[in-house]
Amino acid sequence: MEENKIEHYDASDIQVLEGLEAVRKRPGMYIGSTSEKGLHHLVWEIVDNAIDEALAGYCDDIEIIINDDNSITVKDDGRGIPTGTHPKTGISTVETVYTVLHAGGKFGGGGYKVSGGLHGVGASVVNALSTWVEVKVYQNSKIYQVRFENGGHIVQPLTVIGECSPDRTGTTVTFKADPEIFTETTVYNYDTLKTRVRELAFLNRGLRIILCDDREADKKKEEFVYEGGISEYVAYLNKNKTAIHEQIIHLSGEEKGITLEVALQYNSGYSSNIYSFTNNINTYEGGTHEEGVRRALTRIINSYARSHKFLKDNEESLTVDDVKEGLTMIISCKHPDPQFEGQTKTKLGNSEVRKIADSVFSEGFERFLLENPEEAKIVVEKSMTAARARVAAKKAREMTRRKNVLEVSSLPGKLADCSSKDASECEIYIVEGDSAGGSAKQGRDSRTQAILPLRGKILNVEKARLDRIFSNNEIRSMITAFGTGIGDEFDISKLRYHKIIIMSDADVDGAHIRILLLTFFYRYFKPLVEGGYIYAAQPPLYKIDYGKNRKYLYSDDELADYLKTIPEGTKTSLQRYKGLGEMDYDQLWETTMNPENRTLLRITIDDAMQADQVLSELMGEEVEPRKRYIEEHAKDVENLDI
Ligand code: 28F
Repeated sequence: MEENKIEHYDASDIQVLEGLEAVRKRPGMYIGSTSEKGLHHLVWEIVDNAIDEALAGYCDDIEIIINDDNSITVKDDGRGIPTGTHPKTGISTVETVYTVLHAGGKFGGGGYKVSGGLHGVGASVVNALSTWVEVKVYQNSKIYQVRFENGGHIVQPLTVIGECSPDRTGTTVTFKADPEIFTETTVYNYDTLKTRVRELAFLNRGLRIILCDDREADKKKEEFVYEGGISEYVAYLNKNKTAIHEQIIHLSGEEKGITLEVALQYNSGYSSNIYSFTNNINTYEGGTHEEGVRRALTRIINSYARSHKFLKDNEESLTVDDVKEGLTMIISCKHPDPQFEGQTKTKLGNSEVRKIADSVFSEGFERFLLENPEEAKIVVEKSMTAARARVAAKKAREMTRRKNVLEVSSLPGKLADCSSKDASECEIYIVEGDSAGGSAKQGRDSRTQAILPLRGKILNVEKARLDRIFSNNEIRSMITAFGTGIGDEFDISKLRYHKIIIMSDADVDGAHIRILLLTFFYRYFKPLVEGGYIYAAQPPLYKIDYGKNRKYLYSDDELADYLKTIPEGTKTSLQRYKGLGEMDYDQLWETTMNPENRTLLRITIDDAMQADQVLSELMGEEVEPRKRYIEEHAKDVENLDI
């Protein structure tokens, strides 16, 4: 195609280029990071514009394709970005949306973007961070196309490239992320896209989103559409649990232009799965919508329990923890001007929402309880059983608290503490098995490294209530060793180690221990996971000796690459480590504990959440999902050494 650069730059061109240049200079300011997470944010920026078109009522289908070269195509059947001249810029609206920063605000001042990937920084950021972008608009029975290259320069201005039927309208965008910006990777992860696509389909009832992977190795195509919206989301989250009432409770309302929609269902488990969203953004850190709903839930259940004589006047009221037990709930708030706060900007801060959420929820939930006395009885009784267990746990916890750290070491699996008292430099290794525990104690740096050996599997917290959890020795010694307390007494300032390192074997058992520990931390020490205090040690898989060289290798790929560097015919001896216990203490120190050359994997909230989901599938009451999960994943296990 003939290169026709823009010959002259007028003021608006310069403003455009400066805008996109600024994005390329500090991409992290616009998409959070240029890691794999940032790479996937580009997709959500484009998809959000299509979803806004769906929310406006003009688009029913969205298609997302990972092309063979890892470029991404997103299609919608909306009205098509306007191809007429934009009043302010003198170029077409579609060129404006893709070259002027923040021009993506769909309806200018009047309307508002209700969805927002990274809070709606707009398609122009994607353009700035791509080696090329091609936009096709189907409108007025014509197909228009504009092409940008090298961070947003128009190389082919908007031109008509064909005809289409008059009832065919929509926008198709294809972009290729710039490897100079995304230096970590420009390869998309299908499952990452799938998780968010499914969530978006749940959050936008009736919207159909098709996800395709067109890359040679793993071609696949899946469709997501949920007429039941967030009620189906609750059913999906409860699929491996035992619901204690048939009907999924759904309520919604609107006040002052703010809408709140809630779906909930109780299951027989003890943990609560509450996820909240604002304009489709996952508010992981909660906020005023969640606070309002939680306050209303507690108040309504208490007043129902008292007025129907479940709760005697002299009995203490149910707490929010009691009414949350076994609760799966989705809260979706739509707000014209959301204020996001918190460490990762995923906490809703608008104070007016608290009262609106409270009144919308309490009105709907109270009506449900009055109209469904059977369900009401089940819910109240579950909360009251939880209250009794809480009181029992408090007693059990008293025992834990009375044992100071030294006494804990008298418990089985004793804690070998470190001498430093400066938590910021201290680490605690949670080690699977006594023999590895022994080697770790011998090999460690006793000034800053504490060792807590665990005997065999820890309790599966998926099926255990708080009082049983407290009576489990392994769990009690961790709670006491960490020093923070647990649940509503948790105080992170009392944390005795700023690194909590899970060290388990590289085999299936070790993976199981890791999942159980991650689930325990996710459920009862979530701030430690969110704060990045939890790590997994990476022991070597292989030791290879040839001549006087010794090398430790941490994966099959690393071994394969290393073997290529050894001259043919050299005599080598290769050992595959089955477990930590096979290493003597100085090898364990050298390869896995010495801060100079160890590799630690920092656990993120997503890892822990994934573990929690996997655990519910693997360890929940239902047998079926466990069978399905193992069948589905058995092929992934290379060498299952039974
Ligand atoms: C694959 C990605 O980006 N779809 C979009 C529209 C439709 C309109 C629009 C978009 C800028 C300031 C209005 C059409 N007709 N999919 C998409 N579909 N943007 S982005 O307008 C953006 C203008 O104000 C649209 C009438 N009104 C709006």
